[in-house]
Amino acid sequence: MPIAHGVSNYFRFSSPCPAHIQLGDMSENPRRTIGSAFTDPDDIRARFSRALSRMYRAEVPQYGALIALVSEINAAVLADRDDLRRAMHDAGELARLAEERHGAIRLGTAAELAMIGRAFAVMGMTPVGYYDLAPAGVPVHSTAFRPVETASLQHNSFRVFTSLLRLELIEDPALRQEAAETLARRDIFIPEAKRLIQLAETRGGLTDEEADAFVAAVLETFRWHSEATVSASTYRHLVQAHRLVADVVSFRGPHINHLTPRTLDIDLAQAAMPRFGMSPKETIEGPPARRCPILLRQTSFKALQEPVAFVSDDDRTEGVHTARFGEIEERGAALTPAGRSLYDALLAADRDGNDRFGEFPDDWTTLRREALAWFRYRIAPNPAPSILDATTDLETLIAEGQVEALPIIYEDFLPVSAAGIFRSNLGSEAGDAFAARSDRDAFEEALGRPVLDEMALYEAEQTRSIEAVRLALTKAPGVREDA
Ligand code: OOG
Ligand code: NI
Repeated sequence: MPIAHGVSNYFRFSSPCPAHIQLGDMSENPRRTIGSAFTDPDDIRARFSRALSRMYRAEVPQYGALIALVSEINAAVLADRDDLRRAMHDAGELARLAEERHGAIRLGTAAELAMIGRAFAVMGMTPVGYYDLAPAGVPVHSTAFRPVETASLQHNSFRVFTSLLRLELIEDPALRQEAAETLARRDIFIPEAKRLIQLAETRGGLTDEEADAFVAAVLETFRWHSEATVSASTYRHLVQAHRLVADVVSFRGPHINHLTPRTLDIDLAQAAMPRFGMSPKETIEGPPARRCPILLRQTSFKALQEPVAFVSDDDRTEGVHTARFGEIEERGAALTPAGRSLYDALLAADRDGNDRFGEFPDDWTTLRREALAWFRYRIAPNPAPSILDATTDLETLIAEGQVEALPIIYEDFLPVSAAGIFRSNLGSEAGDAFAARSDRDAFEEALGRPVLDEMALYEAEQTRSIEAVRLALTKAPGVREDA
């Protein structure tokens, strides 16, 4: 396929867009302590995400086809763009291009959320953000467990969008009761997983061998079960309440419902899905294609109908369940609160049929000067000779070629997009908004800790980088003309 005309807007820059290139060569994680008896949590996470990917590809062959599609698109884009290939190589990103960026699970109880949070902590994953999906007609609230340090994200950025069912949103009290009792009977962790989580916490880490055992044990929680724990009639009632309720309540565990690799061109990948035997969701979620990518664009192939058996004391009925799919994502710059408000306003206009996304500035300089996106500043690799120093303002330093600003990649999720992904994979009925108020307190109480504020993380990253630039200029003021 001729790639040139379809090549993503990522690559239509006069100079290559830096948004997807992380700073420096991070192929070595600087946080790794040489000689430590314990395995780096970043390594445990990398092992876990690889094991999960292997398991999911074996369970859902169509997901393997999605991986094949993505590697074909990515290879074609890279073949077309030598500058991009080199930049990604230098940033240590090529080797990790094929690794999944996220997955998702849906949990049933507070205790399950607390324990999964402890398991993710062993892998260096922290809950970031609170997402309320009820206004979009999905009876869950969610967080993203993810690495937060830049070096950890670069080592392995795998995160898990983790939702907790809001049982109180089931209207029928008898069904609500039955769902609660069904959930109370299950334990989604095998004893070995709980033992190793406890061990990691009390001893402060896991040896290499224990880390492998931990990965294998926690993987069991994410496995598919083709036998439901409820009768066919209970399942029907749960589906009537909400398809998502049926998915959470009817099984022994919170099967991983999708994984998401990174594509270098989501528009091309979306268009290629049917050729690979996949039925894509109708639209790509998130902002439209732009010169300067922002936030997150994502799409998926629709969830598959899979055979399951509904089992009760005296009955076994064969049926089908729809839950599992494959997704792809393309990330751009993280937006400041002002940028995010503008995005949300334009998105709302879009839903009302007015395409106003053209109003969102589409060049990095404007995005920076208007403080719509977060940036990481650094001394330019080959600073121009200059008499500037630490007291000069940043814009002048940039204009003079002393300092560069690179957009910080958005590492989180978008509630409206997430709801779109949920919906197209639960069957296409829209689902009315739940009137319930969001309940972050209840979520954090279930989790046993507050979730981090993603904006604070991006802001801290930007501030740190500015301080580092100032410090560098204080120590070694710009190369002077007389030097
Ligand atoms: C999660 C859907 C949200 C995303 O990428 O926004 C999500 C789910 O279906 O459980 O994964
Ligand atoms: Ni997803």
